[in-house]
Amino acid sequence: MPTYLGLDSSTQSLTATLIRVDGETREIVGEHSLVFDGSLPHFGTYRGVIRDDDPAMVLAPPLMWVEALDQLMSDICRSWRRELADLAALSGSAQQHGSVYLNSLGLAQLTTLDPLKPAGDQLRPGLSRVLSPVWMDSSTAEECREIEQTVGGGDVMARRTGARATERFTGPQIRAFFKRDPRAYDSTARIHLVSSFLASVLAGADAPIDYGDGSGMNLMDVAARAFWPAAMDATAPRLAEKLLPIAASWTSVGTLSRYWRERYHLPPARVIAWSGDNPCSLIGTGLVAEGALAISLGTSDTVCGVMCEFRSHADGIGYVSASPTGDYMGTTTFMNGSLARERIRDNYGLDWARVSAALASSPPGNRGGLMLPWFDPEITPRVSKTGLHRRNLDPADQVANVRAIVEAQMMAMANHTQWMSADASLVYATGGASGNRAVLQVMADVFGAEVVRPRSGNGAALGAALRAFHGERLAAGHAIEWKDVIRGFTDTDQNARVQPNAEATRMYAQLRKQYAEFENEVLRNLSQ
Ligand code: XUL
Repeated sequence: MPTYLGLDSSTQSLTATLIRVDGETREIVGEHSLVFDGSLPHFGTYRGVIRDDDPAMVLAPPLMWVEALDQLMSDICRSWRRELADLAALSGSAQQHGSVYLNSLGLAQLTTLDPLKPAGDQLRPGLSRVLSPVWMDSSTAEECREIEQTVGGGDVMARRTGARATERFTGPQIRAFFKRDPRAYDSTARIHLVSSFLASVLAGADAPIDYGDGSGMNLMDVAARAFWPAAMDATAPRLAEKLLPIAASWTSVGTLSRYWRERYHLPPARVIAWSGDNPCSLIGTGLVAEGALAISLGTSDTVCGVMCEFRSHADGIGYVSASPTGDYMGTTTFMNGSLARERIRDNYGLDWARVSAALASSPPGNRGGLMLPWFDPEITPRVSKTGLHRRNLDPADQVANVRAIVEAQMMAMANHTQWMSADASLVYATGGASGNRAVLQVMADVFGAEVVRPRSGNGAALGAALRAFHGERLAAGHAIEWKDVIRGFTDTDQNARVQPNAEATRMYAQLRKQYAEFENEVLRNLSQ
């Protein structure tokens, strides 16, 4: 019975989800994860990244992602040997915006990896940049201004590429690389996203960027689903030569290369183009039509929704992508997600059980106590001066501070995503903290929406596996609708449905206004 593999290369870990599909049989065979810091300590990352003295610079070693792929393949080939013998196709999901820079040697090596030596060792001399900027990097404000000016302003940029020039997006990051290290830029033969780089490593080919992840570059004309020449020219010289044309998300980029087949005795399974983690999560949560939101509580907290028509965010903080389903999708990202929740938990010496108890024992609305948890430079709203701000909140009161961070995150998400779907009555919650019912209750009350949790823990890896299935069917000449792709996989966990409390929702409607005022006041002070 054919199996399909989905891989999710996120900020902190690599996860595999294997599914089996045959007629009405649809099941998840298993999930397996590897955490970068613990499994590959020689890269010296902390939570998957390397930070510079400048808090705006956040990088990661691309070879770590390659070594992780090798290690994970070795693990899953031992645990799922029989099922992987029937592997028909695989695809992947990767943290968005990050870029990988290959010289001409690296481009050649991708196609000739020797199965007897680790891929990471072979690719090392093929990189023209040892550390890749990732989505947490916010060091490119100057480049954003320059690019916007050249293309005719932020509104023009947002209408074409789905977002104003944004610090973490790949175009401004490429421009910063070109300005900071022009020789290394010159020696770059190919620029990949994390997604297209890992697809290339698997297929032993130069795989294209798909239009789901390509939308996060400030380089793609979202409606035309192709690179926009004006943005390319404004970003860096000879950029078009260093990028492959954008491809549809279901493009088949080849089959597993000799490296993977011989090293791990895998069949010549089809490799479908990888995409970004948010586009993949949308599919993995089953959100393939407009009217609901998906909230992922991960390293970043991210709110996504399907859009049938292109609608851009007035302030350009949230952005619009071409969705891998063929529609559009909106994404709004909050930097201070799980790391901020962990900071508060650790500051008060708590564990997750005591965090839940604190939420359960405190009243919705927190007696007016508010918090702005900007430990890292925040993406939504844009904040470069980090800091924790409190109003009506005693720093010594641990229960109130626990409630304050969860309410702050939910109110910020609800307030800043009105442009995507003002009246969503259903929210799909995924990611680590979605396992906490008390957190989901605050989410339901603040959004005034029913919150459900998909049965599979990792929406991005499942989404990638489902995209592998969809891409393989199309390549075999069998058109298949998205609702038939996700059927049987994205059912929600009936024990984890959380209903909003109408009284709490009315209270939060008022508190959200106070929260927005507090946020504006602090932003004004910070800009003085
Ligand atoms: C999306 C974003 C993050 C990363 C995290 O715009 O920056 O959600 O994709 O992996």
